[in-house]
Amino acid sequence: LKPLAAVAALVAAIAATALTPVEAKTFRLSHNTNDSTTWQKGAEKFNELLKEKSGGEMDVRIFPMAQLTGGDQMKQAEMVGRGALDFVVTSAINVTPLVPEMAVFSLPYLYSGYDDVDATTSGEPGKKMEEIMAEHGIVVLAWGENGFREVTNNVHPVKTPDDMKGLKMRVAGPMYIDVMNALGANPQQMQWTETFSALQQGVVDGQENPIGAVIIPQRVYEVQKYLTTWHYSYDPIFVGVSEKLWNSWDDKTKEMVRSAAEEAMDYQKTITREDTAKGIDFLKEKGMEIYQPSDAEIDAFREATKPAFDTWAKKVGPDLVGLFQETIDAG
Ligand code: X2X
Repeated sequence: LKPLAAVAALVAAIAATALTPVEAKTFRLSHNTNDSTTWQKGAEKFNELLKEKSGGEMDVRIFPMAQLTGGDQMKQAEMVGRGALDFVVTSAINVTPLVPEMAVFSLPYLYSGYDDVDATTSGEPGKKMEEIMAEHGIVVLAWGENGFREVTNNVHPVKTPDDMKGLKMRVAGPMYIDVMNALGANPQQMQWTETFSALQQGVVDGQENPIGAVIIPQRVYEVQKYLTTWHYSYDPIFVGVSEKLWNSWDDKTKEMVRSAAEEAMDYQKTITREDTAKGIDFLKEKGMEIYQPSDAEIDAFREATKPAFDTWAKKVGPDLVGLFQETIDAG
């Protein structure tokens, strides 16, 4: 009878565990675009995967439009770093006030295409940036994509650097102020959440953002006439988690959260590239006039933005810029 009793006890124990309700833990995730972008879709995918992998024990509540920081897109990273916010999905340029090295990704004309980008985010440069971010209390779980930032405006087609002269441009971060100044434009830093109405009301003439991740889902084509595919700056996004929260987890949980973020960002990157590839035709249908500069015309923009590259390469640090450039050249 003894073994039977043992089995019965075990069965009872298992039944009891099964009946104990698991305490689901909901974390807060902030991002600074609206709820139709691929940033949002990446965040939703992360939530789905986290729920699935944790057997319902963990999930995230997504707050778009930087709601948790009163619309301040630069503040999100700082809050995560302090442990005041659990997760963030944001782009590199938004982190530069806290971590100037993050500007390396977006140096004008650092990258010539997706292969260059992928070589850095999946290689040594990506790891190095993760180390630097960790020093600020942010654990980068995976890299996704905002994309190559293209310029739009309402005044005239931009074909040469001269065409940028005098245009009132909304920009997201400090490095882009210097780039716009190098081109003779008239830049001002503005929250993304305020940009649509600023364009609509003519407070600014133009802005620059990636096609698939932002321009299309946030309907920038409704308030902008001209777009030039100058690919002047690449902007990655990432899923970051507060180091405090991260350190409260065991290795198994860490592994699970990281794999959910990686799968979510792989998905996000794929749909962003698909939407970007289809984007030109879509934008033409919507009435935008698109100018696609030749390689020689791109060289003129590269040349004109060189002073801003040099200024920011110094701020970022020559070793870090060198690491990125070597990785790109090796590819
Ligand atoms: O503010 C922008 O331009 C955006 C949405 O691309 C970023 O968050 C950098």
